[in-house]
Parts: sequence; structure tokens; C-alpha cells
Amino acid sequence: MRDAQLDPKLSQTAFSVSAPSLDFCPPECGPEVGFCGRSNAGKSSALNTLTGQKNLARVSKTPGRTQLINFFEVPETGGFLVDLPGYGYAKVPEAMKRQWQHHLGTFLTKRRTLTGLVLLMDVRHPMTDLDQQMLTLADHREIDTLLLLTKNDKLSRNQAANSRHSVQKKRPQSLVLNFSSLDRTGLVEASSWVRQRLEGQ
Ligand SMILES: Nc1nc2c(ncn2[C@@H]2O[C@H](COP(=O)(O)OP(=O)(O)O)[C@@H](O)[C@H]2O)c(=O)[nH]1
Ligand SMILES: [Mg+2]
Repeated sequence: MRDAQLDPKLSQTAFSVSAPSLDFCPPECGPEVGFCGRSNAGKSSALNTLTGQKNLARVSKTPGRTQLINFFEVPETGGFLVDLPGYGYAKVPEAMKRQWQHHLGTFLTKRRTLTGLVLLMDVRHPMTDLDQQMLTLADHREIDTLLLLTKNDKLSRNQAANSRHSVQKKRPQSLVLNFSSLDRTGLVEASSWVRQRLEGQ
């Protein structure tokens, strides 16, 4: 039976290719929606939830592992979801951290086909300095941003609403959604935002 909450096009998403840096990315050939956030923010889980696939993006209990730029094709849209390296993982050596952040920054500034950016932040710790830096880079190029406050299930309804309001106040220009890969809060709204960016609306 079809899952009514899942977007039928996003559910056809398939892994395409991984690249260690912008230079190795595939040719710019369709609209791309990037997913970024601190490592452990719930990025891989969100990608799996949005596409209705258990193992599309690897969910790791050990944060800081995803260092590649991973491209996933969304067939009927001609577009791609792009899983970007997680940042801010404390246990990674400083030089390596800087290198990943450099790759991420280069991608956000130079990738012309990037039409949307989903910033994932733990609902309990949103808008860190690095998160704000990502938004600044997106704003420079007028890339649309969606802010997903992940792990919504970890807070009470009240606390979650307060967190969303305070983030929304700081980012009046972005859609801010509470999101949970566990209970699928925000799934329909987030899917629709992503799908619209892929279809150039
Ligand atoms: N309770 C809860 N845990 C989550 C949720 N999303 C992710 N997690 C957990 O958070 C950890 C990091 O998730 P992952 O998706 O690998 O984060 P990533 O490093 O940003 O890709 C894992 O242990 C997940 O099971 C959520 O919505 N609710
Ligand atoms: Mg991950």
C-alpha cells in the first residue's frame, strides 16, 4: 500500500555518486537541494525519512563519518539531493575539520545548480555559529533555505514550539519546521518544500 505521507517522486530517490570535493562533483545538470548540518544533527535519518528508504544515507551512531559529498538522483524531477559533510564534530583533528569546512564552503559558494539548502539542527541546540555561517553563504547567493529542527520527539510540545518560534524570529525569511525521523513530524511539509525546489518552483 502506498504511504500517504511520502512524496511519490522523492520515494524514487537513488544513490548516484560520491565526491571528495567540488572538483570531483558530477557535471551541473539539474537542480540540487543540499542537506547540511552539524554531524549527528540527524541529516542521514532525515534523508532516509524524506525518501522513505531505510538505508539511502547511512545512519551512524558514530558522528563525523560522512566526509564525502553524496549525490542522490530524484528520477522524475531531473534533480538531485546532495548530502553534504557534517561539521562541528569535536573529536576530529582541527586540520581535517578545516578541510571539510573548506569543501563545504566551496560547494555552497560555487555550485551553480544548488537551488535550495536544507539546514538541519537539533531542536535542542539550534543556530550555532557554524549553522549561521551556512545561512550567510546561502544568503549571499539567494539560495532558498529550509530550517529543519530535528529530533522534535525529544522535547515536549511546548518546548518544541518555543524553539521553533525563537529560530523563526532569527530567520524570518526561511521556512522553519519541527521535524522528527522517529515520529515523522514535519515530513509532509518538508517533502513538499524539497520537491518544489527540485521542480524549480
Ligand atoms: N530521537 C530521535 N533520534 C534521532 C532522530 N534523527 C536522528 N536521530 C539519532 O541521532 C543520531 C544521529 O543521526 P544521523 O542521522 O546519523 O545524523 P547525521 O550525523 O546528521 O547524519 C542517530 O543515533 C539517530 O538514530 C530523531 O528524529 N529522533
Ligand atoms: Mg550522516
